[in-house]
Amino acid sequence: MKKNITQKIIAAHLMDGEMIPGHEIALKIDQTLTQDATGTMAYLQWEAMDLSRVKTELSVSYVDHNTLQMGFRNPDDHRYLRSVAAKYGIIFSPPGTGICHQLHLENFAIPGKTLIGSDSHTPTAGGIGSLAMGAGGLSVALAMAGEAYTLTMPQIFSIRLEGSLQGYASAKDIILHLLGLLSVKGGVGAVMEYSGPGVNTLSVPERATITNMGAELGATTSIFPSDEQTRVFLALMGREHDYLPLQADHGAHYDREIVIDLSTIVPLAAQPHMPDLVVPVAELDGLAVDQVAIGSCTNSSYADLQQVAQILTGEHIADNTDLLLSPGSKQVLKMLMAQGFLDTILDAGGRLLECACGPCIGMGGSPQSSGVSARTFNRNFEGRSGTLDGQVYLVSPITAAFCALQGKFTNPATWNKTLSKPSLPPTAPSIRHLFSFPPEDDSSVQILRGPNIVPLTAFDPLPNNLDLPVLIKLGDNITTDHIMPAGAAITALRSNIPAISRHVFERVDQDFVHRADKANQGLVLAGENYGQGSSREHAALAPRHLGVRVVVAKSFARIHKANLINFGILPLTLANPLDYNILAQGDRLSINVHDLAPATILHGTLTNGQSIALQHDLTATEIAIIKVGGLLNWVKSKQK
Ligand code: MIC
Ligand code: SF4
Repeated sequence: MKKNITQKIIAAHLMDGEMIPGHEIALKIDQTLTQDATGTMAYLQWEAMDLSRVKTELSVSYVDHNTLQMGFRNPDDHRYLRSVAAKYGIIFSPPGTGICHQLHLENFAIPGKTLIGSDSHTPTAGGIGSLAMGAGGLSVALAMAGEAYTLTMPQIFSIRLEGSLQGYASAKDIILHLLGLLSVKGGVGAVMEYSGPGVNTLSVPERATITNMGAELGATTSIFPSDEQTRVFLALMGREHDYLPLQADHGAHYDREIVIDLSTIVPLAAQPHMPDLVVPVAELDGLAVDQVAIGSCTNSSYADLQQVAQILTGEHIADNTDLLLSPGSKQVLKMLMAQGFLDTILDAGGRLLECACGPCIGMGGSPQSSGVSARTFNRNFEGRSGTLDGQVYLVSPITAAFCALQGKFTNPATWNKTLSKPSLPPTAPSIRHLFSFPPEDDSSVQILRGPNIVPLTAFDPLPNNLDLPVLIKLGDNITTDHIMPAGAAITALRSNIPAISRHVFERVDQDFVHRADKANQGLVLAGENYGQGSSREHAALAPRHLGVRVVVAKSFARIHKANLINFGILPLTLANPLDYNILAQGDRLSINVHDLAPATILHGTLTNGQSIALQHDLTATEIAIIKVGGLLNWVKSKQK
């Protein structure tokens, strides 16, 4: 049978199931990555399972999110992560080395391999032809233990690229264009596989920008072929031996085809507060920009930053604007230094931040009150920048640099600068010596903890008879940033579930935690695409800690739904979406889950006797996991 790239990699890693869209499959996972903000929880869960060394080909623990050290919490987490890595055979990347996805692309990602990471932008490695997916920390911990990763076999969309980018259009604009076309839920249940003659025109860092932000489409992952561009990139990284050509068979089947003519793409911007509110930059002409932030795992490569430097050469940014720069890795920073580009950016008035996530997750660099911030990042959810009324626009590095120069959005037709194409540097210095590789003999390694690292408490099984108040009624596209906000203060509590739980839904409803405390148990009601965005399992774990047992929604985002199951929360959908209008906050719904089985319909009964049909697409194993109180209980029960 003719296969596309996704099918080839899945077939080579299939441990169980059939490659039929919608069916459950289990995959062997070759590589894992974690980052600190989700990693501490992943490793606490790993420890709770009493396991020895990791069984993957390669596992890396990066520290890039919580790098502000205002007090003991974050440095204690870093020390814990370093010691866990040494103990269990994991490579450790210290704070300041770079952003996990950029570092993984440069140093470890391999075409044809499977990778799961406790971060939703793990698909960045799809730019090099790796099948890379975001997952909850517990799923990553299990993959490290050698367990297969189960997921629903996705549909595979062909995104056929024709022509080549023209003028000031860049890779970021391609993915923004796709977001405008498909929306933040347009990729749910699908893999975006890139093909066509336009593919050759894009270098690996440009491809990685596109696969990175495929996460915002809700896609399972995105992937490019592995070809001459891939070989050139790997050779530059000193890893030509990792090169493996990978193409779809001629005539391979796809579930849907979308054709993009690259020559028609223009500079685009996603407006506040969703990545799919996309308009041409020309339409924003004249809008003053208070802050420009360049970096994040989407756009912090050398190829990106050298274009910024080209625009800023011999210039100074506008007085009303602040320019922040976070290079994706120390390798990128060293290459910018070697080419004199760092000087250019600093001389133009730019501020150099650490090689880390930084402002992307509200870890410093917040805009001023109601400030307009043009960012090369991937998410502009309300409040994520750390300023609740901040107005974040997502743009390419080229657009960002022109915003900084002019202090406002301007029509690209007036951008009068000749730019060379984004290029790879002539040479790339290796930074491999900056990683800590685990010792062969781990017997003397002690795991080091701090007072903010609180071991997990076990959750009880799901009772058969549930009588639950609707604790909150939410609309469509609720993100995990709404459920469990980011920002420096709250993210520092990621290793402490009792403490972080006090912040659940606080940006949406200040009274939620108080209501949940009073009710003891409850239900969350939501619209379409509930839980989109981050993979943070705290968005399931913390509500569960507060007594949330069921989420009823019109539909769910993939990773969040898996996290709900992992922590014993029952995800149900409304058989009739109009029933959403009947339910209100404060209503009580009684549901009997005794006979819950694959494809059964449950009935929720309101106090006035009205019945609401609730459906699900859970497998028998997922139901068993939820019933025993979550995946950790389930794994432990199997170990006995
Ligand atoms: C994000 O971009 O939202 C994050 C922060 O990287 C998250 C992970 C987290 O919440 O720690 C993600 O994308 O998964
Ligand atoms: Fe870090 Fe932002 Fe990328 Fe998330 S999206 S991994 S916070 S840079």
